[in-house]
Amino acid sequence: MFKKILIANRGEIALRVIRTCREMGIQTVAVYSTADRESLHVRFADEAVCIGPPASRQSYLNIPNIISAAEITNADAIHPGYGFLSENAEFSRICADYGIKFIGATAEQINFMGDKATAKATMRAAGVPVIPGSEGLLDSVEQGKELAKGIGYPVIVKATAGGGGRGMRIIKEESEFQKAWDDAKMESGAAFGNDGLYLEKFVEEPRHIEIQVVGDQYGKVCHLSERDCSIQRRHQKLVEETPSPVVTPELRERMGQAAIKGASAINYEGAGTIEFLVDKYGEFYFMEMNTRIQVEHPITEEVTNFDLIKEQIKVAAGEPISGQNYTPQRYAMECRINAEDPANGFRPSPGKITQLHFPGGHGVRIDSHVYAGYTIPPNYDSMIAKIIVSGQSREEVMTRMKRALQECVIEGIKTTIPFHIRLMDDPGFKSGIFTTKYLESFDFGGL
Ligand code: MV4
Repeated sequence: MFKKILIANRGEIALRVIRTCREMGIQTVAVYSTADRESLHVRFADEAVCIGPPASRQSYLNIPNIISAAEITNADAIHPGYGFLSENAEFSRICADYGIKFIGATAEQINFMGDKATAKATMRAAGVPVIPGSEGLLDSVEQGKELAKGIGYPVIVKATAGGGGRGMRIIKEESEFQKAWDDAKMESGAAFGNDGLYLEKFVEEPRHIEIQVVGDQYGKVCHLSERDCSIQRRHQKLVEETPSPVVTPELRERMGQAAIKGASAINYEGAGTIEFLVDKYGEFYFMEMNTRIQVEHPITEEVTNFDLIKEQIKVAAGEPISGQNYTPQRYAMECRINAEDPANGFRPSPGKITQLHFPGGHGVRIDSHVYAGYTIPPNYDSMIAKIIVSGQSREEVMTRMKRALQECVIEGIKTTIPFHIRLMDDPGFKSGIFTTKYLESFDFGGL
């Protein structure tokens, strides 16, 4: 087992990793920017190293500084959390070159899954259902139009280097094809330095449902059931829940086996997520694979009793997994509390938290790095806490979540709490029948 792990991240996920390390008897090293001197991850870790100024590029994305911090503290592994360097192939490769275990995917796997057209082809070859479309990249507008004729409009062109909704355009009829092509090419070339595009049938009003998998170094992969992440706004998830209201035991089995096939095809080791779109007929299609721990991992922990960070560390250290798949017996839901004003287009609201009281009680878990008197810097993402609630039924979980949200006091800044309270009373949300478009017609007025 590792003796010392450096956590190349900040905020709640850095704390989350430190907590598990402490329980496992592993020493921890925090790294921090000058904007994060007063952060809890710095205080909770055994050692802390300043890695640069506030801008992420110069600190949390600064590979030489992070490797130097690992070298001088003699860390034998690095946990990257999510975001920042967690899916950076070069960083994974450099860690390997320095003999530091990267607790995440290999450079090869990151590159493979980062190229969406390649990932899709690999999944299709492995027998995972994929959305009908081009085989690989499109060569020309003419080829795209020809394919779209066969598939039927609407179609979507996507940047192979994209993800998270960037570099894609929906095309409703052939006359729009050229402009959509030009726009997507321009946008992806500028954003990713790669303007390769592929084409798919556009799935209207889907649900976003992902399967958690864990693989070990001996070729075994298990799944820990699904998370429904359909409540999103501009590709930012706001609420996640498990089990999904629309996933039957039969569908879970099929999606779980598909996820295992996909992860096995790339010899996946560690914790990963296979994202699927589920259409209104209950058909599911591979969308993307995330080779990292995700923000919403705690809801899976609450229903499975697995510590996913512990599993990541164990498989990275070469321990085998039991290989059992999971059938949900409980419900869990997560609300992301962001320092944003939901009444004003979710405008960021950094600043000082003057008063703070987090909820508690049966079935309530808070993952957060903030405290009364803490100043949220404007340099990083705006998530300040996750309220994670578990219970015996979806109804109980929603009732408990509303109670927890009402108990929560965060003063000095605006937060997404008023939005979440309204959502817990919303008939459409309560019905469990909603799609990724649900928040497009949600009334944010007067929050
Ligand atoms: C799609 C789609 C419909 N049809 N692909 C959005 C993020 C990126 N990972 C892929 N995305 C989508 N791909 C086809 N063929 C709809 C989306 C999509 C979406 C997916 C999941 C969650 C929220 C979404 C919001 C808008 C669009």
